[in-house]
Amino acid sequence: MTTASSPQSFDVVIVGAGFAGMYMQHRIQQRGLSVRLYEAGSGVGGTWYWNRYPGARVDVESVEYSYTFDAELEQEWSWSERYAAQPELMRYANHVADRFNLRPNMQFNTKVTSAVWEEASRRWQIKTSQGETVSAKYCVLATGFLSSGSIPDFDGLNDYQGNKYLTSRWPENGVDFTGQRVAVIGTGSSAVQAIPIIAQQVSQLYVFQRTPSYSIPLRNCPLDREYEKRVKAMYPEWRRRQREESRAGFIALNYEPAYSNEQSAFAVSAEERLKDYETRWESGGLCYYSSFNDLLTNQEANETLASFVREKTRQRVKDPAVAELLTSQDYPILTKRLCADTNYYETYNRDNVKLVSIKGSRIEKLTPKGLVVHGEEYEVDSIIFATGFDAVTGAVSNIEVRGVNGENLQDHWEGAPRAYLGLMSNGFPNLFFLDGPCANGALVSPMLLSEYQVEWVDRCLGFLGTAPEVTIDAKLDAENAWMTHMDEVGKHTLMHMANSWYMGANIPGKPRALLSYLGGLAAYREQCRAGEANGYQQFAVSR
Ligand code: N01
Repeated sequence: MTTASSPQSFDVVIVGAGFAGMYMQHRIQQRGLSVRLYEAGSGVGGTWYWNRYPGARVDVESVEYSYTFDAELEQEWSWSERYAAQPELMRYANHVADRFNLRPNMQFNTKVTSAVWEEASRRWQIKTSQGETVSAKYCVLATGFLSSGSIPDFDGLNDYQGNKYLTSRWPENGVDFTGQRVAVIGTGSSAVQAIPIIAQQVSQLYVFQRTPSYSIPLRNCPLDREYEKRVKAMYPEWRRRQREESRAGFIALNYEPAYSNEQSAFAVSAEERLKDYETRWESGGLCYYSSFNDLLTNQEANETLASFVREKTRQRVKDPAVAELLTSQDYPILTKRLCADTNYYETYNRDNVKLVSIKGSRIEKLTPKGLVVHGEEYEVDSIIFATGFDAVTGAVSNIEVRGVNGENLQDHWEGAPRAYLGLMSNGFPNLFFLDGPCANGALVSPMLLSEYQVEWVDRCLGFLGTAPEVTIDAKLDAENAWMTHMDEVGKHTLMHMANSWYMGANIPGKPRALLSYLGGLAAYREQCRAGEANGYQQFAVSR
């Protein structure tokens, strides 16, 4: 299938060269359509391109956190560690870009600034930071759900004269903190990974904690070659189980007995429950997401796990007062993203590390020399902002997107993002989201989710065919029904009990709303399948 394209006119424009955007581009190229992918960074890799802070690594097993669409790729690539670190993930992304000849249709160092639907031509007019305007029949926003890094608007932010670093915009050549006094603000996943490494370099580390995370040991190690062989021998079956049988998209082959525990925490004796928790503790990684099936819906069940993890944490920290601060979580476990660490809590046993709790308080201001908390000034040479992201909607809202009748996407999303199946918003024809709002990016392996969405979009383009003026738009009814379903599923969970990025609650002023679908991967796939199996009846198709 081909359509005529001038250099400034494409069948498809994709925004973002993360794993979702790259695979989308591959499928479009295979389809024989013209495509241009724009990427703000100077290379591929998306979240792994930007998040180069010390200690950044994946917390889903590498053999699962990898593309599933190409059997040869699966067999030829060999991971060095159970959980790959950022540099290796970048090598993988670059390998994929070369292997599938993606670079000729990519343009780096270019942000898309606006995408405006032009009714007369039935095409998107897309402007970039390089001053270009291009036109595209379809636009795919593969901008990622954790890509818009956020530094809070602290008083005196610009007064501080030392070095400032944001974990999600880390300098390409790294930073040497040897001998420095350093402050880390934040104790989410990024901080939990960075703190143990940075603590080894600095003369003094201050960690400013507002809300303690729950963190469990990652148990990273070199990848066992026998394990790799087993995985590679059964990849097709394993991938099927990841997609169809797992709750969150991961299985962990080494895990015995069944990884996904489909019982209530109270369907078993206290001893059996403890055994499940202990086995998972020893296994490492994010396996509690697959433990008892009511941990996210029943507060009492949740507390059995939360108290188990708190007790384990206390055992890792020598000073009981520090342990108390680190375990004073006042929200259910798993309702903020679980962290998986290597020596995070043990780092607080070092003489050069001090935990400063700002719970119920705040960082009063930044000064030229440091920052002030509880009236005390902490003088530091560098401040690291591990303060998270304007998640899910942030990257899209940085682009001016206007649909039918010039409607601004942000107005359509007033209060909360809306997208049928997390794929399309009503009034924005031929515009697709990957790993975006209202899909289940929050609690599902992002690799599997985005692959599934890419293949859905690709099949949809096949269905639409080559007519130049064909359009597809999610019907408002379908979008409303999806939002109702998403809320129904969400309200039976404990998610609303935490101020997490899942709820948009980490960004001051952002409307509090569930941003992701919590129905699990299999349920999401089923809903999407139904959406296309009936001939796209939930969509308005115009030819
Ligand atoms: O961000 P976060 P992150 N004053 O939002 C604190 C993924 N990820 O970059 O909790 C003081 O979790 C904030 O405090 P509080 C993963 O999905 C994965 O660490 O809002 N502190 C919190 O402690 C993760 O969930 C990996 O009270 C302020 C921290 O900053 C997501 O990315 C690795 C503050 C932000 O934590 C985000 O993680 C890294 C303020 N004004 C990230 N504002 C893997 O392992 C914010 N904070 C694969």
